[in-house]
Amino acid sequence: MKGFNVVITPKIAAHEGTLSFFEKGKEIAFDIKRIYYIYDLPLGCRRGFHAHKELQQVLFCPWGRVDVILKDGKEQETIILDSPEKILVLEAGLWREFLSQKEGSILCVGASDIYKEDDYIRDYTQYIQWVNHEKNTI
Ligand code: T46
Repeated sequence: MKGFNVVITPKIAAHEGTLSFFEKGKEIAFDIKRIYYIYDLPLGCRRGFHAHKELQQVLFCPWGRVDVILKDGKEQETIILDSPEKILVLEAGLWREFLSQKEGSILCVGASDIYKEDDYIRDYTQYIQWVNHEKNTI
């Protein structure tokens, strides 16, 4: 399935802790205009259930484990975010669902734009229509 990339970041490990990073032009291709994070995620909770028409994102889980289920209307893939050094770079256009697999998990997101509700498709039937008829006209 196209539209996403899992990257292991560079990291600098020391006795005092480990530092990971990613940069525009290397691991990601877009400017980050917004950062948000979801924390205190209960075990087994599900969020997401939407697609973005234009927003690009980079997601990572600095603590815990979050499974990201991606759908493009034909195929499905599950990405396991269970390590601070693993980032998921998401292009626009994929349906996504998030499942917390550890109590207290944290999900961090760097996004290419500010919050715009009209960029969301929150109904799966509408998503399938959009994928099949409108996606490539944007
Ligand atoms: C995504 C996943 C990982 C805002 O007012 N500003 C914001 O920047 C965001 C992200 C959300 N909100 C409001 C909109 C809703 O009333 O916060 C509420 C919860 O948002 P939502 O239901 O979209 O939460 P998730 O966890 O389903 O999705 C969020 C992001 O919206 C989405 O872009 O990829 O986190």
